[in-house]
Amino acid sequence: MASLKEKFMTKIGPMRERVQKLNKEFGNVVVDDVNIGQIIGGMRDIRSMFWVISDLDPQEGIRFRGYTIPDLQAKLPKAPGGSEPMPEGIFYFLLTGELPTYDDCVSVTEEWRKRSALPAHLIKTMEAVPTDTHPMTQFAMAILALQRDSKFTAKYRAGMSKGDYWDPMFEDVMDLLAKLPEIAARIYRRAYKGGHYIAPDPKLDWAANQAHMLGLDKPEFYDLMRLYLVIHSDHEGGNVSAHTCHLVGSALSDAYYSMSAAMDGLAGPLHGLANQEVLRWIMDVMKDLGGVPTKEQLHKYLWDTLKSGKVIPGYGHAVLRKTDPRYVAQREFALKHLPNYDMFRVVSDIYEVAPKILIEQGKAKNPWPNVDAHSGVLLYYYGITEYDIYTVFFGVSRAMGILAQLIWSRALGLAIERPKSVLIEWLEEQAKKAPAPAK
Ligand code: CMX
Repeated sequence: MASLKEKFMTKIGPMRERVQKLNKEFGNVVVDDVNIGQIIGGMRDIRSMFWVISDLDPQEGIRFRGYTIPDLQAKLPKAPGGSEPMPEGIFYFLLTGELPTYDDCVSVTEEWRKRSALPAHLIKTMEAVPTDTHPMTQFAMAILALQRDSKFTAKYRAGMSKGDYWDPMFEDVMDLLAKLPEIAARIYRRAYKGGHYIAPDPKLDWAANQAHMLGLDKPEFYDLMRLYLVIHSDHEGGNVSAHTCHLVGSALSDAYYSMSAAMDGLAGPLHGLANQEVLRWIMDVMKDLGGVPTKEQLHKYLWDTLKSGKVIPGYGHAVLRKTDPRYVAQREFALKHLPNYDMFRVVSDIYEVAPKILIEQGKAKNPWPNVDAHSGVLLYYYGITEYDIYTVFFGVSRAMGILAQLIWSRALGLAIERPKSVLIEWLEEQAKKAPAPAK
């Protein structure tokens, strides 16, 4: 059986050829127009990034190398006794484009286990941070602290040809992914469990080990972790965390710099932090309204949230225009394992009430829930009630997608990113030249 690295190597040549041919022969083909609204409005929908591993359709949601989430739930290998796909499988699949066998997944688990030990300098750094520092700050700092050991940076400094960049990048990515679950668990146990750490169990797969090190050894929770870590792994390239990783990496910054920066973006409340905001907001709802609210009470509460100038967390999306399939996958998990849980009932009731209100308000282009509307309630049910940690798990998962792409970006020799910014005078000049808008 070929190792993941050997398998990946066989994919590089053909892909390089496709990209080079396109660039050389069709580099001048125009594929998109850009208007002033897009330039001012966050570059929305401009097709200007090349991403190998996933694609987001506004109506259908994410496809990982052509496969939907239900496809992957059916096709990716499961751990013994588990019913959700192993994250090792999605990483293998994103990187190579080939569905792995169970043995392929086990070899990734084993590879990550071998690389998982946290160096003493990292532990020292992590122990020096005040425990009330937000977990995402601690997460980004821990990743950055590992940069000292980057193989890519060491090789670059020693002198390396461009065609070989992908190799030490692959090594850094594997080293980093191997360590993320223990880093996340240490942040959690230090902040909320008195610093009583739980050692990894070498017999467990990557996601089950994440659950184990958090202190939650329950097969059902192992499965939730597997599902969670698979579905958050990638959402094409333009979202803040993915784009940040790609942008920083394009300067040939190594995987640690790129990933740490990406986590700073994921920590924003309009992006990954929305998962903790959802939980915080639901708890406020239940506290203010004395338990599970009626739909009428929810209706008023949602309007009050909007009228106070806040967003409804977990709703809306820059690209999606329907219910996020990642929300649906989590809802199905909840229906199977915790159908009568009060907080899940609230989440379900919000799903019935919020879209109508957002449509009535008429601002949000997408009134439907995104991934973050559901993830917190599942973690809370199994005992992770300290919601400030939630975005860290999102980060552990997101690492697989954006770092798989980072390896590809170096394998394909993608250029440093440098879009052209423009001044208001230039925009006004363009506006003057345009035909008068129809009345
Ligand atoms: N509640 C209230 N207003 C919302 C809204 C929501 N959930 N979603 C969008 N809007 C508002 C926007 O704030 C914007 O208002 P202004 O015109 O006053 O600026 C207007 O509707 C138009 O926004 P849009 O084009 O529909 O959405 P954007 O692409 O600008 O933003 C997003 C997308 C996700 C930031 C936005 O929907 C939002 O703030 N949602 C709540 C936060 C959230 O759940 N984020 C997580 C997204 C998933 C992820 O990345 O993890």
